[in-house]
Amino acid sequence: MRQGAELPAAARAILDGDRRALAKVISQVENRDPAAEPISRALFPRTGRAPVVGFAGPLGVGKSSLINLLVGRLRALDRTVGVVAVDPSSPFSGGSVLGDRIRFERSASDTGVFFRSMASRGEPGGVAAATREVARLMDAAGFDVVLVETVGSGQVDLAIRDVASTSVVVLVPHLGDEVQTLKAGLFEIADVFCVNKSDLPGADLAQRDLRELVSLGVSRTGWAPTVVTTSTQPPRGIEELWQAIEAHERFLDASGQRRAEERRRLAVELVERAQELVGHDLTERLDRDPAMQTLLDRVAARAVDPQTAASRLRRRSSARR
Ligand SMILES: Nc1nc2c(ncn2[C@@H]2O[C@H](COP(=O)(O)OP(=O)(O)OP(=O)(O)O)[C@@H](O)[C@H]2O)c(=O)[nH]1
Ligand SMILES: [Mg+2]
Repeated sequence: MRQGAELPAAARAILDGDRRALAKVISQVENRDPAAEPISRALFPRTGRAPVVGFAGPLGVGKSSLINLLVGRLRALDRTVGVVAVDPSSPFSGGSVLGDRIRFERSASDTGVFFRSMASRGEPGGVAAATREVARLMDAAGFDVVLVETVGSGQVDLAIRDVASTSVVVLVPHLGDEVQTLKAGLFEIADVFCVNKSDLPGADLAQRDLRELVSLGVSRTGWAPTVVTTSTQPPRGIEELWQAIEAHERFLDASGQRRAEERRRLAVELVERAQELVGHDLTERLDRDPAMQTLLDRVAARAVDPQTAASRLRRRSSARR
């Protein structure tokens, strides 16, 4: 039986490929409008199908340029693509920025591509949650592949692992600083390393350094991260980049890791969401409950330490349920 009849109108419109409906619900998600909740809920069973490929890496390494070329490549293969860019300076935000930096050659009438940029305001966790939700909406809308670009800040970069099925870490030649970043955690999340700007000197050396680093590490899932070299000016290595991404996607299926990783990501999401709910709840109780106000007074008077008070707050909160 087709479930269409019970779906909210906006959810049905998204499933039917209505791009305006998609754009509207994405905005609601971005603004944390509760109106998006029933739609996300209704669409959830229709998601989990499209590969979500995340692009992380320091500022200005060419993430947007690479995504732009990959979109072209995927369209040539007749694959439809949704793109989420979490970056205030992203060319995907359109307008003048786009003209200055990266030009899109595809016509605006191509309904096989959907670009959406999101402001990176708020906490990194919130950005990751919204990105995950938007990627899911694009998946439900039927896009074959979803590409996600993150801002070049450490924390959000790491969160991509909890959103994407394949994470690409983009770097540039002269890895001095970047190697430090790797040590700080990027190395853990990379399924594919992409050394971009290979038109600049030092790309071969950078690739060799990375290969050496990769060979030293033991990956969590049994996948040895691939190292590819690309340039967007002129385009070079884009096909290899896509093949590396696809190889990792195939590995996920062949090894059974896709399910395990999906489960891990959902566990992270569940805990994040529960933390948010519990946090709201506790804040409210602390505000309203006179006994809790007294407890807070005692903390302020240094009679009770915050850790002890926190466990009392939590106990009282769960006792009342
Ligand atoms: N020489 C050279 N320049 C490149 C290459 N790819 C991108 N650039 C330039 O690098 C700059 C940054 O490119 P973007 O694609 O905006 O990089 P980004 O990683 O998305 O940047 P942020 O989103 O701001 O972190 C632009 O001026 C690009 O033209 C490349 O392969 N070679
Ligand atoms: Mg960018």
